[in-house]
Amino acid sequence: MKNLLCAAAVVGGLMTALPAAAQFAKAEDAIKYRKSAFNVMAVHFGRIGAMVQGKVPFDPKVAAADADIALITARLPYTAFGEGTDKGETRAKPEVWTENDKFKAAALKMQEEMGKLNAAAKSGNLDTIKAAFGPVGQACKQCHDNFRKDH
Ligand code: ASC
Repeated sequence: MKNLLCAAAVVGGLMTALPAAAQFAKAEDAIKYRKSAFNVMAVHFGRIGAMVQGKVPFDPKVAAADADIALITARLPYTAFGEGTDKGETRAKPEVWTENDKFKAAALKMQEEMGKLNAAAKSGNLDTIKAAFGPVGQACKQCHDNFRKDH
């Protein structure tokens, strides 16, 4: 059992050391993966948004659950922007790769703001959630403006 766990840890270590693109068999798999992650994130962020905007009644438990999913999914897409994933069914601009440091910083900013929204959601207080919601949307928009086509 111990050996098995060690082997799993080694394989896990290798996985993170591999180039991101190598974690996907095909570029289109990576593209599908990152789009799916953004889509699930947008669904759960959007559900919090509906509460923030008073379109649906505020339910603190639901908001906290949505914020957890939004935070986890916020961490997912960025391993799927590897080399060779710039063509096909994607709206990613070339700048994702040519200005990759800026792209990574924009991703990190979104993740940080999503982390703050998650903490706010745990407070169970709608005003606290409202205050943390806007900066996440701003971070989304910032990245779309600079790194996504057709926006
Ligand atoms: C959302 C969503 C986005 C962002 C963006 C913010 O709820 O789906 O893509 O917010 O519209 O400007």
